[in-house]
Amino acid sequence: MIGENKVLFSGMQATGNLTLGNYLGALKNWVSLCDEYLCFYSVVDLHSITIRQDPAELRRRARNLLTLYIAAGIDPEKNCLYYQSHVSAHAELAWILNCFTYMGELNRMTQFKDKAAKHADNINAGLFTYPVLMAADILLYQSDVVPVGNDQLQHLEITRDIAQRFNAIYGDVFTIPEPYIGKAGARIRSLQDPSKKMSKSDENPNASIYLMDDPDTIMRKFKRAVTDSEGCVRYCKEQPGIMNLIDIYSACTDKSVSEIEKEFDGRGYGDFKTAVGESVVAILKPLQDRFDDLNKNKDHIDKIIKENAEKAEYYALKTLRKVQKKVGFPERVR
Ligand code: ATP
Ligand code: LTN
Repeated sequence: MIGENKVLFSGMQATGNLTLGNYLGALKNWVSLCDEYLCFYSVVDLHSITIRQDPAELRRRARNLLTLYIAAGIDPEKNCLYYQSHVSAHAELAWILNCFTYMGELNRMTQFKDKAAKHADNINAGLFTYPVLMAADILLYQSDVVPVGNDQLQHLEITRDIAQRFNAIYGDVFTIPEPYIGKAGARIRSLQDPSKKMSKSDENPNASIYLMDDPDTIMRKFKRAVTDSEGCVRYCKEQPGIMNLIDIYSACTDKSVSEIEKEFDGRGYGDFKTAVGESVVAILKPLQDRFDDLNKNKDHIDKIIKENAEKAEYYALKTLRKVQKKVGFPERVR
């Protein structure tokens, strides 16, 4: 809690161009939570360098991501949108929490195993302690809730364990965060292989709709999307490709699955794919226009970045100073 407000924390990495999956599964919901919580949404660039990055690309993508947060409708006056690297308390708290986290716990993290297998030439210590930095992100702001996908639940669990361990020794220092389980947002799947999720690091550009894709590209990608052989628009396990397209259409139009099945009863895949493409263009075009408008005023974004980093730092330092005192660091004289 901060004052009267419940606190929500979440973050995204700028490690690729955001996809429709990131928007429908995360960003869109983040916007709707702003009325209910004081929200901290970070561009978690410290996490990004656990995988090797091109510096200029990382900087460009991080800026685009922060601008997208605003373009999506998160008000930077009422919430806090900032780069993790601008608030050094994240790294400082992470160090302290490292000393309260066991190797055995980190060894059980499935994301580490997946990423280590994927990047066998660069299994660095940062990749291993990634969840501790994430715990620091969340605990610094005394967060009550954290909206995360299933893939991050294990990290939230370890965050709770670390916080409880610390509190058991030093008293109530950290709020114990809960996962925020919103209305089940569908997991959007790859357009080329519906057994995989749509992901910004997919090497095949036809597998994902990027938030900045122009309408022609979007329509083309949906036309090429892998479908099934039944030939009818029906939501069933035997048709994973069509299920995915129905999920996307439903998320973009707010129509229910049965409404959609009725709408396309007796019509082929072609008509349906066109409708799905158009519904996605209708959602993304206004987002892209706002993004372009925001980018016309560099000074305005710079001001938001500065003010929001200061706001984040103010709250982060309150927690960090308390923690430093608890573990026995000398009193600060400056
Ligand atoms: P990467 O390919 O770099 O692992 P990603 O596209 O899988 O990235 P993350 O950075 O892991 O995305 O996740 C950012 C947010 O978007 C998370 O909240 C995650 O749950 C959500 N998200 C990612 N992919 C999807 C998807 N396909 N469907 C729904 N939500 C998603
Ligand atoms: N690991 C998350 C990003 C992330 C995060 C966080 C999410 C970093 N710190 C704190 C929620 C709370 C991811 O890759 N999606």
